[in-house]
Amino acid sequence: MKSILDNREALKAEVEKIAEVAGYLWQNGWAERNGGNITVNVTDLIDDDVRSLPAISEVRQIGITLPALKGCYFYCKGTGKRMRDLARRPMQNGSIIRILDDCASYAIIADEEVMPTSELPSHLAVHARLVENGSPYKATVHTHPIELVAMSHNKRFLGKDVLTDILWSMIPETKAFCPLGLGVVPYVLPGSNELAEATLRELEDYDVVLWEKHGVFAKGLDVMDAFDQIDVLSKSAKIYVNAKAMGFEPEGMSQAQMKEMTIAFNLPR
Ligand code: 2HA
Ligand code: ZN
Repeated sequence: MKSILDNREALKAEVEKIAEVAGYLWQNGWAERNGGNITVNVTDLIDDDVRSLPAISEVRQIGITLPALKGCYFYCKGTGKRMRDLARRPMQNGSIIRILDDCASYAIIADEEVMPTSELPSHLAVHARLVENGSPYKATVHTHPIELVAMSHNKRFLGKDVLTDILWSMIPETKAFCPLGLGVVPYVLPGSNELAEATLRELEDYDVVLWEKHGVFAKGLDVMDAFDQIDVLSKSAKIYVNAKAMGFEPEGMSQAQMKEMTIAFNLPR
């Protein structure tokens, strides 16, 4: 079957990376059923031929107006689609959409009429903010990492940077590779505007935010970068959980050892 990815190496490589990450989400047990979402701004990889492609869907409303995204293109996971299926067939379980000139609607352009995720407005709102800020970040990922979600069930961990400090102290890499730490959004209804707004606010300060009793939302340079940051934080959470399962509270690196990391790796704090 013909695909928009044929003879478009850069776009193809990007979609293959999305499929690879979708496979990791599933393998990690973070993406039961249709859980999780991936949205990637692929505008830079779109050529004039693609720009002139006709829409293959009706015009659909986003639900919000996002002037920063005029004429942008996104790969979006399909609504109700499974990450494990997307891993094998990304263009049958997701699609490429074009944001139309009114900045309030979109149309699917390839490969099939796969309706984007129900969380499209919140993902696009984050992308619009990134574009407005001149950010090089192109990808957003939402998933359900087991240990991080488990930790979010304890109010003790939900104060500002409480979890960040615990996770950073489990293994030096976490502070080095997730130097902004983990933001927290108190529980609100999935898919709600409140969740989108709270997420936008936390993403001003963090690359990864934890949605209480639900999952994480990450932004990254590309989908692999967003995944890596979640993976690093999740690794720390696993170490914490393993120590607790062995019957003790893990000591954690000391404040002095963490400070030493900040200086040695030139970290923001
Ligand atoms: O899209 O995980 O929270 C499926 C979800 C929404
Ligand atoms: Zn979710």
